[in-house]
Amino acid sequence: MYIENFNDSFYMQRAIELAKLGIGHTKTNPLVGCVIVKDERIIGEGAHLKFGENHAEVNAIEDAKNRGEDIKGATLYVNLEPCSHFGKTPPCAKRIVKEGIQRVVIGTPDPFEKVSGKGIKFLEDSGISITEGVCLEECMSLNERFFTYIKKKRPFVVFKSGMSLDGKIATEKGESKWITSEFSRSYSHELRGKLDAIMVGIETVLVDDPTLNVRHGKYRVNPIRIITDSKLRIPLDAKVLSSDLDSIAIIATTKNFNREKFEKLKKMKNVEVLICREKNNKVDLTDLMERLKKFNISSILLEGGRTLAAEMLKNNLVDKFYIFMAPILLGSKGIPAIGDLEIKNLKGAIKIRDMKCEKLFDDILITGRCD
Ligand code: AOF
Ligand code: ZN
Repeated sequence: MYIENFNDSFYMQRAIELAKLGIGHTKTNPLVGCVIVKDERIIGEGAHLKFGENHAEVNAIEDAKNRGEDIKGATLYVNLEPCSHFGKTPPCAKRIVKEGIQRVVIGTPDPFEKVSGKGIKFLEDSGISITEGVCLEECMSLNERFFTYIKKKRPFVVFKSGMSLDGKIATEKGESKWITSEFSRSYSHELRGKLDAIMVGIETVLVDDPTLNVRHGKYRVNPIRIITDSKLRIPLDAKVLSSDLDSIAIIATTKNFNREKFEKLKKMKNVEVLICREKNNKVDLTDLMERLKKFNISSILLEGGRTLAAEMLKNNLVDKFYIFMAPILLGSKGIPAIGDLEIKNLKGAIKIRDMKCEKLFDDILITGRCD
């Protein structure tokens, strides 16, 4: 068992910081940072900055070389097991051995089947000393998106909602601006820039006409917009179809679509229409998740509305939630955040684990997992 060592944790924390430089750019790849240390001095740093480009270890090795440092005998810190396969880039484990690195400190194993334990075995077989599990919890949480994507073979789905203390997102007449505070809204907005895609149901588009772009926060990559719309009711001038955003809009529909609208949408720039299987007159969401694979989407922010949220939950397609709760009550006529889950008894309730609570000025943020 690994006993936490202060120096190891310190350098791993730095690797985690570097890994975050890739947020919004690594698509289906993990966030990975790497630090090379010799004689208690950092001699090289790197991160996996963009999908398809160098892995973190290679960037750190190159950095050390550019600084004129001698890597032989150094220790390498990386939050994810070094890869052992030829993918878009050559195997990092091989490069580590070639450079004469003596010790490798790893946060988490890589569940990707082409790597999964083989990177560590290759290093060990080459005589490199390995320490695993350093800052394990933080390294797991850094790549929760990647781990879910690999293990479940579908995107990591985060449900986000701002509601009153009694779970309502609007008054009876649909007035919803604003329930939560400005601070909560900009905090939740930041999530958009961190995830690959943002998903809403057609009702939300018809009622709110949202743009679904990133306007605040430090991550400024616009997510792919996904709209479930079984009959193609979407207006052609909906803001969500705006072509001046640098990402595409995907409309998930069924064979019951409006043919004329389909032809028009097909001609629009940055718009893709996916014809999915149908389930109870709606888009079969499990099928949609499957079809999204070709767009390299590893994470989705589910923003509304209540029917789509309920369908996603019923199909076990939600992994994590962020609930922003405001100190107001709207009563039983208010519109609930989540639609009918068809739960008949308590035993059938959806169970939440790892629930955490944080105060955001007057509001509270509750996070949890339902996988
Ligand atoms: C590492 N270091 O920085 C990253 C790793 O298609 P490729 O070649 O980019 O390989 C992608 C896979 O490599 C990805 O699924 C994950 O298993 C691993 N990512 N490994 O040693 C890195 N980004
Ligand atoms: Zn690699």
